[in-house]
Amino acid sequence: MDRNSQDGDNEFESNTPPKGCQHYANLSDMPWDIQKYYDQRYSIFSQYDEGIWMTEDAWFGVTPEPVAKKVAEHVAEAAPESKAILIDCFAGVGGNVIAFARSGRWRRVYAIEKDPRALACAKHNAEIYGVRDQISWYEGDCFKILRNELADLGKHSVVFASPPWGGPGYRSDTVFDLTRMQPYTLLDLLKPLQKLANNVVLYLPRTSDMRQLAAQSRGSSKTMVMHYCMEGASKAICAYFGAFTFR
Ligand code: MGP
Repeated sequence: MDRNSQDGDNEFESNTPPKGCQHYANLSDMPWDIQKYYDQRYSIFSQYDEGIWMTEDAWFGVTPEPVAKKVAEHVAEAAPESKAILIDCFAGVGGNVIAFARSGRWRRVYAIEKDPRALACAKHNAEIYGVRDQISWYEGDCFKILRNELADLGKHSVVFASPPWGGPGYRSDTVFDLTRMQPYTLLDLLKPLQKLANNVVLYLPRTSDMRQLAAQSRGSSKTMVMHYCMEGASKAICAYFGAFTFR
């Protein structure tokens, strides 16, 4: 069931992660197949040692903090001033939504996440970064929640989506086919999100097929695509659909 859980949650009363959420204090505690990410823990969350919680999937899907911060700065600067709300459709363990809230640009930030374990991590992590109360939390399918609960906010909102890309295997394709992205293709995402809001930002593989993105530009409007890099290498791109003005 979809659930707005901004009030009354009690998981912050305990620092013990619930089932499916972990804070690994040692490499040897981690499952072997995700151990390679342990070295990246401080670039994922600089406050990792404060007790950041992760799900196992989050280790390869979360947006690293410097990238999330830069994306948040760009969205804040480039969105029309009239947009006062930011909706993050796939909040995961909170990498992006924490950065959006920390930017101070938005009257309210909304976070939607289907996986209750990831949502518990996101709330806990937002607490560590001091922004938990600036975010309204929704558990459930983002498309249903956008349609049934947040539709009225659309005209005031920028909608951000960092969807699953089908796992780390995305790297095996030289050019990533966005029509085959799983579980949501480019159009599965764009159509409902653009129905809700004119300003939509998608966080996608760095190898995404640019022709497929270009084909989605409306009329004469341009779609800005930005690479986000760390240590000289692209981590991912953001595609900005709608009226964004980059200085
Ligand atoms: P990566 O390619 O797995 O890592 O992810 P890296 O360190 O660039 O790989 P390597 O070639 O150096 O070994 C790069 C970035 O993509 C990560 O930091 C995440 O932000 C993002 N990312 C990766 N995956 C698999 C996903 C995903 O499924 N969804 C989303 N939204 N982001 C992802």
